[in-house]
Amino acid sequence: MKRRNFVKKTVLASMAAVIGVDIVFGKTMPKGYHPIALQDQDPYKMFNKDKAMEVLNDKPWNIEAKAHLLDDKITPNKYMFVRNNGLIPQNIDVSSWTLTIDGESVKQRKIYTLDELRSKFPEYTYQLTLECGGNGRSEFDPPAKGNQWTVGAVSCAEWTGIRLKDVLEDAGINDDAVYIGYHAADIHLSGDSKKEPISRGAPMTKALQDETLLAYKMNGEDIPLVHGYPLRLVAGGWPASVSGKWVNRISIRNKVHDGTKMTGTAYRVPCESVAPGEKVKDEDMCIIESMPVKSLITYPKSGAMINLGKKLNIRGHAWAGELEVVKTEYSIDFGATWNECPVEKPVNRLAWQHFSASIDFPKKGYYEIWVRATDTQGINQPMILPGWNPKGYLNNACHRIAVKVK
Ligand SMILES: Nc1nc2c(c(=O)[nH]1)N[C@H]1C(S)=C(S)[C@@H](COP(=O)(O)O)O[C@H]1N2
Ligand SMILES: [Mo]
Repeated sequence: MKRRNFVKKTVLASMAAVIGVDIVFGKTMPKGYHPIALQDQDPYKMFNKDKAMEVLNDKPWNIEAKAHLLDDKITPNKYMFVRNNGLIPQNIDVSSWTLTIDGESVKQRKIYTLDELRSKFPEYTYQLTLECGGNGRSEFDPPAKGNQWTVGAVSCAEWTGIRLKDVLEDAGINDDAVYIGYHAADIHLSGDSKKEPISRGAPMTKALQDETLLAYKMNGEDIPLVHGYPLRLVAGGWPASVSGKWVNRISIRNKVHDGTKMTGTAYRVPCESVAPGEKVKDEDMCIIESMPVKSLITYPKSGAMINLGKKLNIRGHAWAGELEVVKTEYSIDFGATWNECPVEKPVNRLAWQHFSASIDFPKKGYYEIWVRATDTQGINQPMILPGWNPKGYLNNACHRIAVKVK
């Protein structure tokens, strides 16, 4: 009889580490066997993401969409990108979850349960655009370290919750308040409970906007765990890193919040433009606030083919941080000439807008369709890469797709 091959001790140990407990009869587990508990570690299953999403990193989980997956007007969970700086909190007990409002500039430190928040303050629903500050990083040269996002680290879901301003006003804000900073339940990659993976914030003006929510629902349902269940700060139009997931404390600060990833090169860009590759001193870096004007062609998928004489219908979304998009245009000649195409008004402030066009091609051959949006201040997207910066933030270059006419 052939001897059975068993799993190596070291492999067993690493499996046990992922599962979280000892595998009792591990010694008799056949080589090459994949325990059921590990199959559950499939990110697509764990987070209910579409198989076409791209996993960029697994520790922490970072997953991005592709342009054509973002075709919906309201982004469903399955196409929503995931950006984690640490480990997802486990075993969340909503009945004991609390939100603390504290800080140097709070009148009175206050603690609310989720039930209190939901019953005490009026509920609002908004569609809010969340784009990672590093979306588009993969195009920078010299390359910037970090997740190599292409175009898919952006979403616009429908968020339901209460206004942060209602809660802050209930606790009481002192006159010297400058900034808010969030604290959350996720775990630092080192496992050190004294360290926070991320703790960012925003100036009081942003914190007190009507659309800045403490959300408990996304697209009409409980927020999925990976997107911040049970309570999330949502500050549309700003780098999505301001929108703290799993929030359990918000501090009203009398100075610019100095939490993890507020300083150094994190979510900051040179205040004045610099040459590619140049070293920039900390004091010459500025915090990213409103995101720049941008657009995305979500239909058709790049590489589409069409017969000569047929019109190609394209569509997509455009957004402009705190501002609105007032114009969208497309080009089929690498930006030499532009044709205006209709763009809808946003359903509410900070929601992305939708454009469409019907395009004629003069003859058979290869084309690229480029789209650019213009905001209320008359600023439009650059055709190629905008200013280089050490961490590769704010790439709002025109999105481009390839089309062949047969
Ligand atoms: N607590 C917590 N909040 C967080 C993060 C995080 O790692 N921990 N990542 C931030 C960053 S950098 C981004 S881009 C968005 C991503 O949100 P999403 O994963 O729901 O798409 O969440 C932000 N909020
Ligand atoms: Mo981000």
